Amino acid sequence: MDKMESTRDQLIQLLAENGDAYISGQALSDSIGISRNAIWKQMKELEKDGYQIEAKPRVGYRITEFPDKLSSNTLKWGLDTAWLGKTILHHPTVDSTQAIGHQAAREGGPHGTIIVADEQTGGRGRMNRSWHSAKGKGMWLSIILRPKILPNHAAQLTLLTATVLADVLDKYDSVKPFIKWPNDILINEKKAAGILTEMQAEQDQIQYILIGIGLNVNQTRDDLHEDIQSKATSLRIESGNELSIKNLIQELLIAFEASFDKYMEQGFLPIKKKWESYGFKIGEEIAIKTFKDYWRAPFHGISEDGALCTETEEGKPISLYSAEIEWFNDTNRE
Ligand code: BTX
Repeated sequence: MDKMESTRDQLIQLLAENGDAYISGQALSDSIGISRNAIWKQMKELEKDGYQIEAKPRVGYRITEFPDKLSSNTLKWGLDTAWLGKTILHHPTVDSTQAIGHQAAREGGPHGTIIVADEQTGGRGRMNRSWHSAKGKGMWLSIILRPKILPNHAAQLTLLTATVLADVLDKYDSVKPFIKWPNDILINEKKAAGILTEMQAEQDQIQYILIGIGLNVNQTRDDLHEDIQSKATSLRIESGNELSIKNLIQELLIAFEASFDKYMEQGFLPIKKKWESYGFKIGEEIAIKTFKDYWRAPFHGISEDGALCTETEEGKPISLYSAEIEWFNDTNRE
């Protein structure tokens, strides 16, 4: 960080911490160690960047509006959470927010740390697939969690994340989200979001879980990579509107925190019910693909621990923890 940037960041942080109250030029000058004239010049720079600043003679300054671009400061402004997003690491471009997240977690990054990027050059899906993450077009973020749950319950947090995303999207007009087991968010049968959960654990103790969320927001159909054009969508394509990624992230974090806290208090049952309310093709026949088999069977829902409840080819009930599901005339086959 060069000197200009660090002064500027300190300034934004001091103003942001002060909320709606004014802070005097003298107090800012004392805390940061630059002249009042230099503070005034910095304010003009911030205004050029889209910050709206109110200056009241003899009282001081306050920020009345943050610009829509992503940064640790803009995301924290107005973020009404107790523990989620207290540390936000924002990068304009990264290989993968998951890679940064693993590093941050290994270095002790606390429960609730967020890593967010404008662009990923090596965004990852499950099973070494890639995730297209174009600059400024979507929500590309990872959450570090250190939950006191058993490692074999970690998959429940993926299902929880899918319900949180569905809840956030459901509030937008003309967007009807469904969850494809276990964790794709579909709108009009096309993939709008994916979730990748990775974990570092010992036998009975989780060191950390890293939940990666990719949500397509402002892509037009032409913006989508040709590999996925027929099977992916974005909120803009579906709703006709460009949306604020900053607002979406804040909505997601607020909803995630509430849902996670409820899960820790009440267990998985409320999440299971919510998941099933969004579940795609529940009660219908689906095609199931496992490591070695492919067959058709009815989709009954998910079990208490998040497994797919279906039947064998012979009609015997089974629960599957790892499989891919498809439906007929399916455009989503890998
Ligand atoms: P997945 O394995 O279910 O999905 C990957 C597949 O989805 C790809 O093979 C491709 O067919 C398709 N796909 C790729 N990019 C997109 C896209 N932008 N929209 C729709 N479909 C796409 C899902 O894996 C998990 C994705 C998690 C992404 C987040 S972003 C933040 C974090 N960092 C990171 O590297 N990954 C996660």
